Amino acid sequence: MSPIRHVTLDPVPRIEGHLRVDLTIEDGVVTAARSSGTSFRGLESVLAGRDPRDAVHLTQRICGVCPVPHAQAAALAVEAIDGTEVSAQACRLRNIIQAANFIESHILHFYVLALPDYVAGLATAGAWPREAPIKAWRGGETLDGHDWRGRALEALRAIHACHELSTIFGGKMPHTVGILVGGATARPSADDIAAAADLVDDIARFVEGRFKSDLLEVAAAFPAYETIGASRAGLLAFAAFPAPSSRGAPLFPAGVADVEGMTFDPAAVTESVASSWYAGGPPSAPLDGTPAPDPTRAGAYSWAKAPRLGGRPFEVGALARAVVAGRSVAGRGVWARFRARRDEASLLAGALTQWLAGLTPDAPGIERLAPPPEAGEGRGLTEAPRGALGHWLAIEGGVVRRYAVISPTTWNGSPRDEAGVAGPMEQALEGVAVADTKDPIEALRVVHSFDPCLQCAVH
Ligand code: NFE
Repeated sequence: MSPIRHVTLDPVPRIEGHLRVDLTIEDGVVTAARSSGTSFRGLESVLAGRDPRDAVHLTQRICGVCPVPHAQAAALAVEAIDGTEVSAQACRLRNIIQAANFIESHILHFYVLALPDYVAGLATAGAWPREAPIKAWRGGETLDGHDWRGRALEALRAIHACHELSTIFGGKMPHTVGILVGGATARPSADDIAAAADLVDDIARFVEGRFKSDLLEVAAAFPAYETIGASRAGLLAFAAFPAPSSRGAPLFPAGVADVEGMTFDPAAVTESVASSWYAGGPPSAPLDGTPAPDPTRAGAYSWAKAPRLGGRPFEVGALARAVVAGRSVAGRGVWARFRARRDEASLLAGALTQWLAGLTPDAPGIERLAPPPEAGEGRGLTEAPRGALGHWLAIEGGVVRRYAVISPTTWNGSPRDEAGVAGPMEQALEGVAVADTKDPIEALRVVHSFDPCLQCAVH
């Protein structure tokens, strides 16, 4: 009989929100994993009865790390009902605020959330060590002789520059006031645009220099993670960063990949509650589900639901976006996810320069505030740093009747569905070799490669 161990990570450190991961380990290899969102939020029910235009602000309170995509998804969902198209100026302003949020989140993920898995000493409580490190976690893999603390502080300056860029056009961060239904709030001056361009130069320099070389160095020291951590799920991306001209294509296209014979149909999105603490029956469309919490549901183990497209789980995120867009991507393991984030930050820095150059100084991001639609159903699909984000709403009598959010970590951190099919992160953990069950760092590295945010997942 092979020794079977049950190992629980609860709470998983250095993520947003509360995640528990249960691992079954047989002969030193993970044979099953369960991903659990351990808190209930209920933001969707808070929206009921409100002015639909407030969703832009209320849904941003789901998360302080990716608030901008929630604002964008909420605005798109309301605008979809009466076909509102925002001006080219508003489109560029929104794209700039959203892109700054993406780059900031990708830098934060690598240096603050994930790097301590690979560089000893960075994770110590209190001040980071003066001479950071030293020696990687275990196994003779070393990252000697570099001032990793200094590098991480440089990253914090780049993160600050991203926030500053957002605030020029969005007033504040987190939780932008720069996006509203029908447009954007800023009327940027020539000085604003010039200041933003300087910040983009600083950010691009960091992304092309330090960020790129640090990631290469860490990945080269841990080559096994090129293959460790691949999931069997297909890849899904929604369209994001629309072209300022309605005839242009979005910077990030929608689509599915790694699944044969399937095309992207947003109407095929369903949510299952088979393993979630909610009352409800079979999988249903986002606006048809019953969100009533049921913490006694038999067999349930997560406050996150299980989203499916055409009945299948999908991995979302920068890796999915890159593959769906046809960019060259090596592998599907841990480092493929990291490289896709870094490469995407580079791509977005280039796009930022173009969107800034296209802004008209002193032109408003909105001409007129329109009343909300009286009735209808709308869908707002975009991308957040961690992947595909959708908001669905139904309006009756000028107020929200029903609101549904499916966020990236709901896809990636999904529990099992009624067929027992595991979510992408659960799949990625299967087969991971764990050398010491008291210190399952290998599993933590795989979990961190998804950059989970459970605040978003359970919203
Ligand atoms: Ni709370 Fe988020 C992103 C969204 S993840 S960080 O990126 O939406 O589910």
